[in-house]
Amino acid sequence: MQFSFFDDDSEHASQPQIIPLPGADVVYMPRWLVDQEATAFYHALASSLSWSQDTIKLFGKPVKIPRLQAWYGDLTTQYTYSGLTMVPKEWTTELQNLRSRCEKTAECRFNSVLANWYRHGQDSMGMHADDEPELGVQPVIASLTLGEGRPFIFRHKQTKETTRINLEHGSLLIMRGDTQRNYLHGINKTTRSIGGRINLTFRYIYPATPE
Ligand SMILES: O=C(O)CCC(=O)C(=O)O
Ligand SMILES: [Mn+2]
Repeated sequence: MQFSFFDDDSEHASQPQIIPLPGADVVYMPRWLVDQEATAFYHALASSLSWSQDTIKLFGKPVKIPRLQAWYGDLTTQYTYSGLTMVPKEWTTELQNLRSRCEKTAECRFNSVLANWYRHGQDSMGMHADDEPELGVQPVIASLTLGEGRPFIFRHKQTKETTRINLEHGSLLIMRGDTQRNYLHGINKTTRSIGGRINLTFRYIYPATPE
């Protein structure tokens, strides 16, 4: 699989690292955005996106998720996540900009993005796979980190083998192929006193097929 290593409008190159996970296809690109630009996007997205702390049902009980979220995309896309159907908001200028740059790097189209804001170390995301039918059989997910780096945990569904990758400020992680089929991933809480992290996961949602 080919990746474009150079951003059209900048001189810097991000050195892609292939993460050696059996049965997965994961590429990590540190400094995909230079620090200054990543910081500018962090502040712009923190103040411009329509953040909310959603409630999901866990064993039938409503529970507030431990992070803020916002969902943007083409208006034809809808996404059901832990029993919560999310209707996308219209793309903002910053999200459009990042979407087209992610499309160039990953060499595929994205029609939606889930934004997650981990405000501090107690915000987290439980282990899960992005394997909902509307994402297709081998989804490509481009995941951008802005702000505080956090360890990203991969756990093989059968062997339970666990791999940690520290996702740094300005980095892009691309998951594709059988990654979602074979692995769970998530972000643990930490008691360390740390700053906020905004994560954008660009996806392609296939339109719902009539029953
Ligand atoms: O914050 C992250 O890096 C993970 C986000 C994620 O897995 C998701 O949005 O599905
Ligand atoms: Mn995920």
